[in-house]
Formats: sequence, C-alpha cells, structure tokens
Amino acid sequence: MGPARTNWFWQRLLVFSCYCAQAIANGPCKNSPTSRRCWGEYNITTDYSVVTPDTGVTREYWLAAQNLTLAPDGYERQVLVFNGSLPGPTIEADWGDTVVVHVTNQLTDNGTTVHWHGIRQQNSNPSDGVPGVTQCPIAPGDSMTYRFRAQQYGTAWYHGHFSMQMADGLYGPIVIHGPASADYDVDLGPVFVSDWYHQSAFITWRQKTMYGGFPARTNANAENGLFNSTNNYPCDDSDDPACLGTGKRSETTVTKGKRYRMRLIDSSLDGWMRVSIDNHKLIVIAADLVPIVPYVTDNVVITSGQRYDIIFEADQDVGNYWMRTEYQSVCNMLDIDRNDIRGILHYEGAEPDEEPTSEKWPILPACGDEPYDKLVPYVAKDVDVADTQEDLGIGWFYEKDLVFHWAINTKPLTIDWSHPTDLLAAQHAVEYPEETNVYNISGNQWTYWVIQDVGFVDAFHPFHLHGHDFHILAQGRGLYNPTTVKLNRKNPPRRDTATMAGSGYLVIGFETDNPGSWLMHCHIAWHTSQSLALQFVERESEIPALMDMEKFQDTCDKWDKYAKGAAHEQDDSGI
Ligand SMILES: [Cu+2]
Repeated sequence: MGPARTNWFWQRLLVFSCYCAQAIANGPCKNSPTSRRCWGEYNITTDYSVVTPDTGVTREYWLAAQNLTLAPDGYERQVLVFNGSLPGPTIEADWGDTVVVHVTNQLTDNGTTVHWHGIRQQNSNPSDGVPGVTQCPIAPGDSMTYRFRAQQYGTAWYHGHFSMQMADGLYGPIVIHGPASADYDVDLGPVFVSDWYHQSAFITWRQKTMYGGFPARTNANAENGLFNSTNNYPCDDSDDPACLGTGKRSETTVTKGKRYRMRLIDSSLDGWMRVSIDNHKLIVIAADLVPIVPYVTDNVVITSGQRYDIIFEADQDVGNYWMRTEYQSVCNMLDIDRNDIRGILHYEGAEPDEEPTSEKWPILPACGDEPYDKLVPYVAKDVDVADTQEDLGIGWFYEKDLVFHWAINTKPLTIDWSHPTDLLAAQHAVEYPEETNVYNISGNQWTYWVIQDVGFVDAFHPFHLHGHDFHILAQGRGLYNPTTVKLNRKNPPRRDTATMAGSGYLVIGFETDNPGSWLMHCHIAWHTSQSLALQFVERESEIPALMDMEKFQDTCDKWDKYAKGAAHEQDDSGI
C-alpha cells in the first residue's frame, strides 16, 4: 500500500469513527418543539446533498387543472386552479419520501404542465414539468404522472409552467417535513403572498404586456394583493357586477407564549414584497429549500418564486395585530392599485371582531433580496474554483409590430412545445434550434455564470434555476468587475431563486451533478413570457436513460393531435 492509499485509509477511518462516536453520544433523537434540529438518525447538520433518508414511503397525490370563477378578494374573475381551490392542495411528504403526482388537464383550452419549484429532481429531469423542455404539454383530457424524491426538506411549491397559467392561480404548496435550525411549537403551514389582478394574465398579455414594460410603460398594475390567498376589496362605490365585496382578511389565531413557524411563499406575477407582523420580530430559518443560521429581523423582502420560513413568538399583549405584505413600488417602477395586503394575527382571548390598531415597524421601501450576509446556509458548503465561467448579458429589444422581448446575450427564448429538449437529446439532435437558447454543460464541473444587466433600464429580475440550488458568489449594483469584486466561495448563500439588481449583477456557481435540460429564467411571469430564459443541457448523453420513452411520446402524440385543431396559437415564449 503506497503512501497516498494509506492516507486515504486513515482519513476514512477517522471520519467513520467520528461518526460512530457522535451517533453513540447523541443517539437517534426525536423532532419535538424543543428539539427541531433532530430528525431520527439524521439532524440539521446532515449534508442533505449527499444523504437522503431511506424511508421507503411513497406519497401519492392527484391534481386536476381546472377553469373556475373565483373571488379571492371579493372581485369575481376567471382563474385557473388545481382541484377547485386557490391555492391547490398541499403536497406533504417527509424528507426522503418518494412523491408521485398524477396530473390531469381538465382545462377547456390549452395544454398544461406542472413544475415542482425548488425540487432538485436529481436523475428525474423528465418530472421537472417544463413544456418544450422536459415534456410536451399535457393535452386537455390527458393525464401524466410525475415522480420525484424529497431529497431536501422545507417549503417549496408547484405551479403550471405553460405560459402564464401560474399567474392566473394555477399553483399550490409543497411541505417536506424535516429538521429545522430553530425551535418552534406550532407549524402554521404555507402562507402565499402575491399581487392579484382582476383579469386573466392571458388577456392583459394580449392587450398590453406583450408590447413590453420598458421603456414604453405599458405594464399593467395589479389591482390588489393577497395575503394567505385572500384579501378584501372595496365595492361600496362600485357598480361593477364583478365587484362582490365578499373579500375577507386572513386571520391566524395564536396562543400567548407559543412560537409559530410560518412558511412564506411568494407566488406573485410581478414585483417584490416586504412581509412583517406588527410588534413581532421574525426569526428566519430557511431561504428557499436551504436551512440557514437563524437571524432576527422585523421584516423580510420576498419576490416571485422565493420562500422564507420564519418563526415568531406570540410574546405581546393579548390582542389583534396586523400581518403586513407591502408591495415595493420602488422596484421596476411598478405599482399596485391598492397596497393594502394585510392579514390579522389574533391572540386567543382577544376581541374576535376588532380590527387591529397596531403600527407598522419602521420599514423603508427597497428592492432586491434579504441581506447577503444574513443568508448563511446551516450545512456549510464551499465552492470550488470555476472549471468554466461565462457571461450572460440581460438586455431587451423590440421586434416587428413592437412586440417586446428580453434577451440573454442578445437572444430571446422561444420554446417549441412539440419538440421538447429532452426528446431532441434522446434523438441525438446535432444542434438545438437557436431560439431555444441551449447552453451545453458537461458533467463533474463547477460552472460560474455572471448574470449582468446590460439593458440600461434598471430592471430587477429574480432568476430561478431548475434542478439545482445555486451558490451566490456575488450580487450587487453596477458592472461586475472581477478586479474589485471578490467572489465569495466560502459557504455563500445558496438557494433556487435570487435577484439580479437593476443595472447590477448576480454571479452564481453550481456543480454539474444532475443530468437533464434545466431552465433558468426570470420568475416575473411577464418577463418569462417575454423570453427571459435559457436552458442548460447538462450531461446530455445521460438524459435518454432517464426517460420513459413510450410515455413521453404518448404525451407528445396526444398534444400534437390536440394542437392541430386548437384555437389558440403560441404568442409568447411558451413557458
Ligand atoms: Cu425579470
């Protein structure tokens, strides 16, 4: 045995004996209000990128995408929902479980797909749910089964990824139970916050937003916003028959002295929100599906696609307090007609029907993400030096008839629903069509991407990467300058959705350890439809083995048959 080999042996032995010593000292410990870091044989320090509990459990769900008329804020409109409700049912699993979801398209028009936002989909790329990338759309009347492993734990969500369906209400929460980085008594579950519009995004698209927001300023303001998927809206002075005036504020009842976990999910079509609870400090314990070292704040800023898990203690006088979601009008020069997105925190024993008179924390409006230094992953991971590094310049242009597009390195993305990238990979396509914005990346590498605003309109964009949590190596205003900005490779924040500041940059890095076609796009629904997206085709040769070709083709055949006679033509990027 040579010296190198001996060294290897002793290292392994050391790791093994440390592990044993720890296990004996601690033993398996049960997750409870005073031991949330525990999770049986595992705990909050377990490296979930390497270890997945083998529970042997499969959780099965059925979702149906449907057209419905709903009035979540008391203003009636057409929505798209799963299983008749906004949001759709909660998909729940334990860390390590396998999740199987049967999706049926009961929509009157259009195909659909379901993306499981934040789910790693390691070696299950064909279940990622992106039309024209990982599958053909599910035709009306058809069904498809998605299957994935809960390799991480925390708060995620699912949503339609066919054009702007998400913006019309086609989404629901995912809760994966596991350890947490701080203790709490009660899990209040998912709470969606969002802007809310009084007509379908597909109509607004045709009327306005396909002609851009910058610099023509044809963007549509949201009429209202929702806290926990509900709100009120004044109808007293309105003769609009859709204005029912039946909207209600969300009410959450708490018991004095107890600590509560709330899983915030931003399902907005557009914009940034600041969420706070009057008089109550928030302890932030996770950013997206990444547990973080807890920090205390009086509010969190959140944008479309992001999640924050927060804990607060009911430590104030028994009473009623406002839970606030404030739309940040300073971002992207956007606005909302009614920035009054509130819920009520009601203490047991307080007057039940009394409006809170509590006052807002002194919160200044601002865009972007939570402070970079605060988002410290609990399971620390350092980033290796780059094997490859590329620049992605974010710009925009108008094509004929003043149709507006965002572009990455001058290229807008347009998806061909009938020819998904996975299928092209399986057919060993020589080249991907230029408009599909494919970047080929090979395996076992660290790739860095410098996302830089070069659009001169100071627009912020929340970038979401499928199939990975990325590491945020740098994030700031101005031009990224490698001589003055040092990339942070020492346990940087990592998550699946992060903001590139207007006139600024976002430098991300990730390991190419997951074969598949992965979309990276701005999560503002208008911007996605306006082509702000690219695809990473990662470890291309390994993709065909992940596909059930017969089922894949069957979905495509049914889609093609439907699409031939369909009344609606593709008029956006398709995603
Ligand atoms: Cu954007």
